[in-house]
Amino acid sequence: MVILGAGPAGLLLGNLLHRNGIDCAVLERADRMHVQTRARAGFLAAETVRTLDRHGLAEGLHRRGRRHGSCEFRTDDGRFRLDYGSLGRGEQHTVYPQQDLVTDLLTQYLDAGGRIHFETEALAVLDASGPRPSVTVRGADGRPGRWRAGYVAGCDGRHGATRRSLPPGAVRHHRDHGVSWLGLLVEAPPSLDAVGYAVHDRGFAGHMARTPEITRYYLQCERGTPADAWSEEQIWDELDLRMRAGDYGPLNRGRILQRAVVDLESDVVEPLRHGSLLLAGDAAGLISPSAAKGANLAVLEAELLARALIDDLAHGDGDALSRYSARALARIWRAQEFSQWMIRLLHSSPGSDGESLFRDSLRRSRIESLRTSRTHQDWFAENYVGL
Ligand code: RFL
Repeated sequence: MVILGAGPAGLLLGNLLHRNGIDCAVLERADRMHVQTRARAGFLAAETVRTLDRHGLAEGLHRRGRRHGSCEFRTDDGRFRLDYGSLGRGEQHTVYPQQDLVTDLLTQYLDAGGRIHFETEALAVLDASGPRPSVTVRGADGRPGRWRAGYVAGCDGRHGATRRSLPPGAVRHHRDHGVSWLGLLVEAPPSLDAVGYAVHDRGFAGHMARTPEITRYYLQCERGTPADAWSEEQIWDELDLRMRAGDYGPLNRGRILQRAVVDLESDVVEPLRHGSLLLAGDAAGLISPSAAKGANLAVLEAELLARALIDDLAHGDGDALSRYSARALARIWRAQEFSQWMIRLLHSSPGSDGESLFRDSLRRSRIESLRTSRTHQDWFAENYVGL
């Protein structure tokens, strides 16, 4: 078994297969330091924590992660809080930086004797429709190589070799939401004890805690804006304005450690099984960061895939892998639907034409319903923390 990619999906899959006696090797393009320090997600759903708990892989996040169950919406009409941790199913997030989760999974995998090859880039998956697929690679020494296996798990994200090697029968459903965010990682304590969602005529602004010292902010920007278009001063002024710091208190300013522009897009590959090639994580489907679902889906799919592979390889259940595809896709589409709903909730329509005004009125009505309807709040909480 060859696993492409050492993100949350590939590393959880590697851990689960290895401890069930299934011979596997992880091939990872980047070096170990890069993998362990890549800051991305931070909000882990209750189901994600339960999954990691089931396999004894949650010790780090219980020790260093922090429970979180509140978000605050700020609009022209005022602000309100939703304590989603006591709504819906009463579930909370655990805030734990993705790079720490990846480090935990990697350490446990290596300590248990798992095999991983860093700086080994998969170039293509060949003969995926047959029983003996192979992966062509460029190794750490720059030399070409080839890995053969019974199955290949494509966990190498959106730009990996898996996506390039899909057979013609694969369908990729794609949606460009037409919105871009400047994502910022800031060396400053969180400015409020809640996730902050600010809807403003100038665009969306978001606030999410990562650690007591590090905070993530998002600023909606024009499509095509270079990440370095704004000075730090301009960024803070814009965040102050959209988060309405004048009314609700100042933001804790600090050094901007990282900035990147993200175009909000979604896609889903169907099915997730193509003969001996199996997809999980971002390789299976990309989800916009609007509802913080990507890393959670990666963990969920990796566990489903591990179970299916164990049923297939250890128990001879020939249908298990096809069932994996159907089960994982049902969860993926649920998350996509909620993520799309969040996008519509958070972004005002820029134009003054009839269509924009209509959409903006719908958005205001949706926020008002969220502010006042307990039923709507329960639905939100269930989908926001759940998978
Ligand atoms: P990853 O984590 O991208 O890992 C894929 C790995 O594959 C390697 N790779 C290759 N290896 C070998 N050969 C090749 N040809 C290869 N090509 C790539 C890469 O080096 C990498 O190590 O995918 P995985 O495991 O599917 O996990 C997905 C998550 O990382 C992703 O969905 C989340 O980070 C998305 N996301 C968020 N998700 C959440 O659940 N909550 C959040 O708050 C959240 N915030 C975010 C995010 C993503 C962001 N980015 C990437 C735009 C915030 C940001 C800024």
